[in-house]
Amino acid sequence: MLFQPAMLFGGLLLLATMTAAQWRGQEAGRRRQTHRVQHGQCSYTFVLPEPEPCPLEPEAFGAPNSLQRDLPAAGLHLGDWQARRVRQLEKMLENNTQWLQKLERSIQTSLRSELAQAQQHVVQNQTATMLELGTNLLNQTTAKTRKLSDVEAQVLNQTSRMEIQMLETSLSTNKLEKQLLLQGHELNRLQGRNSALETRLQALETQQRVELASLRDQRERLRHQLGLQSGALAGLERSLRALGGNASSLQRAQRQLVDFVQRLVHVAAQGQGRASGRAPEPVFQDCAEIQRSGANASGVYTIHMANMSEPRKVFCELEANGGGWTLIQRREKGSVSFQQGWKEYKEGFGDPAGEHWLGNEAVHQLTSRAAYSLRVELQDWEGQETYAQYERFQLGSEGQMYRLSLSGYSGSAGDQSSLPMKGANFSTRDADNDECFCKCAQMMSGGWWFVACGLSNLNGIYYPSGYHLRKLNGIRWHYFRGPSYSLRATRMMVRPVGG
Ligand SMILES: *[C@@H]1O[C@H](CO)[C@@H](O)[C@H](O)[C@H]1NC(C)=O
Ligand SMILES: *[C@@H]1O[C@H](CO)[C@@H](O)[C@H](O)[C@H]1NC(C)=O
Ligand SMILES: *[C@@H]1O[C@H](CO)[C@@H](O)[C@H](O)[C@H]1NC(C)=O
Ligand SMILES: *[C@@H]1O[C@H](CO)[C@@H](O)[C@H](O)[C@H]1NC(C)=O
Ligand SMILES: *[C@@H]1O[C@H](CO)[C@@H](O)[C@H](O)[C@H]1NC(C)=O
Ligand SMILES: *[C@@H]1O[C@H](CO)[C@@H](O)[C@H](O)[C@H]1NC(C)=O
Ligand SMILES: *[C@@H]1O[C@H](CO)[C@@H](O)[C@H](O)[C@H]1NC(C)=O
Ligand SMILES: *[C@@H]1O[C@H](CO)[C@@H](O)[C@H](O)[C@H]1NC(C)=O
Ligand SMILES: [Ca+2]
Repeated sequence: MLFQPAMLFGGLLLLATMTAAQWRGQEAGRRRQTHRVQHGQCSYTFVLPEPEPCPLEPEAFGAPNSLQRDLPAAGLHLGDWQARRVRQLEKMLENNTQWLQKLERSIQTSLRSELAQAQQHVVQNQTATMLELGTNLLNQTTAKTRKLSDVEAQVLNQTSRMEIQMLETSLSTNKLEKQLLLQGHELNRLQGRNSALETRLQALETQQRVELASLRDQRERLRHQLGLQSGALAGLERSLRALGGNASSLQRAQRQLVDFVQRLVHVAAQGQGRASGRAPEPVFQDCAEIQRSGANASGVYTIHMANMSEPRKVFCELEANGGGWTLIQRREKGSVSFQQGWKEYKEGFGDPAGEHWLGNEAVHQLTSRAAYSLRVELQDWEGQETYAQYERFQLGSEGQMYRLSLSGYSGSAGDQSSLPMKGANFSTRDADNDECFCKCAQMMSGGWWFVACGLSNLNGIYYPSGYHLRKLNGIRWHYFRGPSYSLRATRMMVRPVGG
């Protein structure tokens, strides 16, 4: 941009010099046809055509050539005119060159000032930016140096601290070394004492060993004596047991004697009764016989069952449902545990006046003597009472696992029987006679005629009110209150058929 005017100026200068050179060349063209122009370092060679001689009117230079050609010219004046014209042209050229030079000068001066101004501007701008950069750099360097000095100070601080610590640690290590030395001395002393103690210990050990050996001897002697004494004790025990057996057999004999005496008394009384007219006191086989004898109040009576050596106390229901019922089971408040074994269920347990199980053996004897029917009475926690009755009921012997035999179901405790009509063997926790791979008596508790495991168990665990729901091992009668309802009260009773 800045150099455009300079180029323009250069171009103008070249044009001017060229025109000037052309003219000069034309003038000299008469002698030679090429012309050379020097401009700066460059030189230009122009080849010009030979100018045609044309006659010109000497007065009118500006007149057209046609006119000049048409006019007759005087050959004598032609060379002078040409010379004049050349001079004129040269003057014009000079004027032009002068003017151009003037122009060049003025342009050069103006350009120079502008350039100087621009350069100054640029320089100023650059210096300013440089200054700015420099200050920035200075600022940065000062900041960095400040930071560096800070870091240095910190490092120095830390190193000094570390030196202090080192000093301290060296001091403490010195102290520790001293202590270690002291301890080493003490250890040495202790070791000396230890060795003395060890020798003493060894002496003691040998003494103890000797004593132990003597003690062992004594112990063995004692053991021998003990063996002898235990043998004597066993002999004593055996003789004691024999004595006990003798005592029980004696008791039995005594009871038999008492029975015999009673019967004798009875017979004597009968004899006396016959003599005096009083009624004889009968021996009853069951509650039906007691009822037939005239008793009409329910309660505990004594019966003499066939094939049973001892009399049994039983509860007789003599009022409800025709009376004559001998109770074989009662639950009413959970005071007696029914979680018993085979032997207990065989012989019976509990109190006939309250909760009890009469005993499988007694029921077997009773129901084998004659045809019996069974009545089951049930009560739930809502006060509902119901019953199940079986026309025929019989219990097998112990060898038959007290097998249940039933027929002729009727009653209000469901349309179907909850006891197995096809029969079942009796199971307790220690006698698994059910039809299950499991042990029903252990799962359901008590002793019962479990099948697998069946729809009832009146000998289950007694659950009080509020705990009686969702109990599989409670007192169950499926067709009355479902499979997991534990009942409040039950009674099982037997009576001879037809009587
Ligand atoms: C040179 O040119 C100036 C103006 O351009 C003019 O006044 C002057 O007469 C001219 N001189 C000659 C000798 O032509
Ligand atoms: C200096 O130059 C910068 C660019 O390099 C330009 O932006 C700025 O305007 C200039 N300052 C002056 C005062 O000329
Ligand atoms: C140099 O830094 C200081 C603060 O650190 C600031 O106030 C000042 O303007 C800075 N100067 C320049 C030229 O950046
Ligand atoms: C080391 O720096 C802490 C703060 O960081 C200062 O309290 C302490 O006096 C300094 N110590 C020395 C020796 O400069
Ligand atoms: C009972 O005692 C007599 C001696 O009084 C004895 O001979 C007999 O062996 C005893 N009986 C039993 C079963 O031990
Ligand atoms: C029970 O028998 C007694 C006599 O032993 C009699 O007085 C009473 O009325 C009888 N009661 C009933 C309910 O039959
Ligand atoms: C009772 O004993 C008699 C003989 O003493 C016997 O024939 C009978 O089978 C026994 N009855 C029962 C039920 O055991
Ligand atoms: C019941 O017991 C009898 C006699 O031991 C036996 O023959 C029978 O197979 C038993 N029944 C079941 C179902 O276990
Ligand atoms: Ca089983």
